[in-house]
Amino acid sequence: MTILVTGGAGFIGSCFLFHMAENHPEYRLLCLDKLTYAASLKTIKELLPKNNFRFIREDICDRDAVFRLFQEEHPDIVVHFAAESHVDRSIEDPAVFLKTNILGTQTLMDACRRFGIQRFHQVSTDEVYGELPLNRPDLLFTEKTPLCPSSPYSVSKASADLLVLSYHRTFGLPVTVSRCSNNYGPHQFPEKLIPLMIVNCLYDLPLPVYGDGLNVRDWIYTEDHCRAIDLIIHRGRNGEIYNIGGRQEMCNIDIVKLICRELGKPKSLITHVEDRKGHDRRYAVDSSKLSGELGWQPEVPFRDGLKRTIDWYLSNRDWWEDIISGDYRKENKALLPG
Ligand code: NAD
Ligand code: TDX
Repeated sequence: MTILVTGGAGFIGSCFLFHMAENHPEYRLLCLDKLTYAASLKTIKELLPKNNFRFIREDICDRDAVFRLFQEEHPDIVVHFAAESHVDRSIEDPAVFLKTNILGTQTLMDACRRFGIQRFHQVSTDEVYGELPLNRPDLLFTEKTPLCPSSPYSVSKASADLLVLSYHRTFGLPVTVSRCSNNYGPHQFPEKLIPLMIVNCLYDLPLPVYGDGLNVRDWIYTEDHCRAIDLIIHRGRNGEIYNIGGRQEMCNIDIVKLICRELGKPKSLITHVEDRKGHDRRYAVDSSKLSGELGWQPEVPFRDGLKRTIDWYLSNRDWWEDIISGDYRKENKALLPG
């Protein structure tokens, strides 16, 4: 079995590669990644020398490169993580989000049609459903919730999801889509809430909380997400969407306070700043379809996962200090195979 993982040098894709290498050591793993600003090749350094692993630095929008790879490797399954993933950047400059997240997905699916595939799996987000009100804790996103994305990022993901489903219906491409809540864990780029707050705490810098800080996200430890994808690509039903959620709702300000407490830093570092434009109030995911059909449950409670994450950032300063200094770009070049 050959699995092509796009975006495998990023936060969740790298966790998935390690998960697959450990749980399916007989599989051949291919990682196709452009190495954008969001990728550090150091994250997957241990996989690079393995015989059944290949890293390919290419852009998923490059049709010739993608088709060449399919011709050489004939992957059985594609697990598609590669994307521009940061909401704030999509508000600053939407164009690359639409290109990578929509057209890049199309390029991959066209290659799947041309060369054949057992399964194309689209890794998507709960953000495609839009927001839930804070005063209705009974409401959760189900797979039937209408799409109502708010940001250019979530619009690009919703568009890609619809395109994937259209290739299933129109061309019979075997696909699945998963929509997951907010991930946290090791190797997350320090622009996202949790790693940014950890790093700023360690430098005694202000902790910028958008607006009133009462926005709620449903948090999931990365490894729990990756176990769910492993189940879906093997046993999920063709053409289906599966929600994946941690069932651990937290508001931003409480998370930032927890991080301060764990690191022994004063809450006076917390600084309320201008709110994100179009900021979604609350996300919460109903994963009962996935639990019922495939027996998946999240295993890492938020407090444990947050502690593990903080410990990881404390013991791996070189990983994020190289990102902050910009040295990781040089290291990416040095680590590139060939
Ligand atoms: P990330 O930004 O950490 O990693 C993205 C990876 O994709 C990087 O390695 C980058 O180099 C690569 N990439 C970007 N553009 C590319 C291109 N044109 N060609 C090839 N590679 C390219 O993102 P992440 O947080 O790991 O998210 C991975 C996927 O999971 C995304 O599709 C995202 O929408 C989805 N998702 C993320 C979360 C979350 O909380 N982070 C939650 C639900 C879904
Ligand atoms: O400095 C900050 N201050 C702040 O208050 C940052 C970076 C974020 N926030 C808030 C905004 C959100 O309410 O924290 C919350 C989480 O923000 P992000 O970490 O940027 O995540 P979010 O916007 O929720 O999107 C994430 O989860 C869904 C991922 O980045 C997406 O890729 C994924 O699809």
